[in-house]
Amino acid sequence: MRNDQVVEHLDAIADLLEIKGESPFRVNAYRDVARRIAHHPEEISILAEEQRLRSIPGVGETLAARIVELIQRGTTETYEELARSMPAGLRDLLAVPGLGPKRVRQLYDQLSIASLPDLEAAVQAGRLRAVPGFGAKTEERMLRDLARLRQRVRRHLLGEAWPLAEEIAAALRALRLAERVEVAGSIRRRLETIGDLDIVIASARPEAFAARAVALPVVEQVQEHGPTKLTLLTQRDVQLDIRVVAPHEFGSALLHFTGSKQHNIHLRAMAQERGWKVNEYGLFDEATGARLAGLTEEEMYARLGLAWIPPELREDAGEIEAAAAGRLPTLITEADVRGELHAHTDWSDGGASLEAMAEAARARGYAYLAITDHSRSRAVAGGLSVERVREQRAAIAALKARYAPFSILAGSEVDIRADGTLDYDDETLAAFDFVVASVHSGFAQSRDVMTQRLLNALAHPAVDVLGHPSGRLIGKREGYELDVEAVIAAAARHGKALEINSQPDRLDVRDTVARRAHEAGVLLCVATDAHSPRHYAALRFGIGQARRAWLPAEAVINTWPLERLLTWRRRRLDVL
Ligand code: DGT
Ligand code: CA
Ligand code: CA
Ligand code: ZN
Repeated sequence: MRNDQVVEHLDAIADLLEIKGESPFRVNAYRDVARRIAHHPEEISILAEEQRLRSIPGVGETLAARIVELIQRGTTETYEELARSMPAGLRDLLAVPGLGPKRVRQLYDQLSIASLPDLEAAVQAGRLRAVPGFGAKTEERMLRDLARLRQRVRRHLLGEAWPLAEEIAAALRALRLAERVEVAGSIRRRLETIGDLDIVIASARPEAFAARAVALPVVEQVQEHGPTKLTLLTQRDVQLDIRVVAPHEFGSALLHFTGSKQHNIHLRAMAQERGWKVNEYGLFDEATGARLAGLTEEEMYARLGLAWIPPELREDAGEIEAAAAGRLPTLITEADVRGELHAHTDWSDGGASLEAMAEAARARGYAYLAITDHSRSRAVAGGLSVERVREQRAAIAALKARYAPFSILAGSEVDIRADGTLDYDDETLAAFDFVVASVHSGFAQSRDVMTQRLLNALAHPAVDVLGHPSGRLIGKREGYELDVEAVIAAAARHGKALEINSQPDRLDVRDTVARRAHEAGVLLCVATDAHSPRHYAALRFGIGQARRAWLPAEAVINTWPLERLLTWRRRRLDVL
């Protein structure tokens, strides 16, 4: 069992306890431990095996036993009992912004609302405004939120779907009945959310392959079982389409099922102009039926007069024209990244020590790491006082010799306060080696106020990067209202970078904004916002978005050598 699954289970228990009206003390015991596990540097299942669960602060004998039970059975008696005591849909209501456990309880008691559909019906009938604290305005906003939530159940985060698809592809390869097995569809294009998984297979023994594939443990249900197409339901209700073609057709099938649909339509039109036909089985002469290409993607594109197009660009957003003109960008890769510029330690809300974070960054082959713990106003996240900032700088300085030539920068993720000022005085700010400025509060501000708040931060000489600029949490929270163009213009004017935060539910700024920013001459920073060494691995999700944004390595500041990075920020700091 993975850590995030343990976290999800403990959070579920906390939610149900809270809806039930149990003591906040009990609720918080689960929440605290869930948060600690989320940021824990080690695998919880290993801690359990080695009977070290009680080394996690807040985990006593009872909770340790529950976690062991959870890892062994996949659930706990505590959870099952709670789940039996109330309608199953009640917890879904917590996903609606503005609905906490108390409110959910109130709606259930007073209006018998026990699920998202119940809530939607009640809002539409105008019944909600009868409950104290709800008005016509809340109803209006709630309808929008409910529409978005309906959308969410149908799509999955890239960060969850991609690893699952890779796991399945590896299992299919291990059958040794296919020459090629590749993940296609929106995952291969690294789209931020995924509708279903698509895997393309080349096999000379398709029947034998299919018979073994449907029997894999990941398969929960077979929905369609044809000679060339399998549609399966896997764990967590994710749908998987497997297409099986002959080896000489693999390139055309991979191209077709990678998409996007719009990209395919454009290619088909190009083929038609030449009297050709393109589909998943190959490229053919319409008149003679002669086969022109199909073995590889490169061959397919070349026949159409195009360079091979990286999957992340295949959205019919100018990539075909660029390929025809020989002007495709050389996209950034994970290997180009030389350092991490947004990371937390146990000095604030991270789960690992400074040393552990540094060791792991160095082990990834990085040349540098900026430690950017939270600033003083973020009390809930252990934000550092000015005094603690000084102590941390000394602690980092003391490590310098031990890690050289690997460098640790003493940085900060400083809050942009509601009034647009930063969370430290200028002297403290000027002493940091690197500064990420982020919004963590006051999300409800108007578009003008929020935009001005970000512009103020960008104008401050000490700020290097605007962290997760839109504030969105995919599927959970829209970003705040914001004039994106004004933010891009200000970043360009002040020579600041915008972050592409790699956390799967953030991916912020998103691909399209990053592309516009780059076109406007703005630099980007692909960061993981790691709260534990395990989180560094999220880099590939951010790199996927950077590639979708057409970014070459040089547009991303953490691909630069340290010297160049420091020169870039020093030029600005002379002002302070
Ligand atoms: P998703 O699953 O919604 O995240 O997005 P995709 O792109 O994975 O879409 P999906 O799974 O429906 O289909 C996989 C690919 O198959 C898609 O990207 C392009 C191709 N495809 C599907 N339907 C059509 C179609 O009607 N016309 C063309 N030209 N291609 C299609
Ligand atoms: Ca798909
Ligand atoms: Ca599909
Ligand atoms: Zn952060």
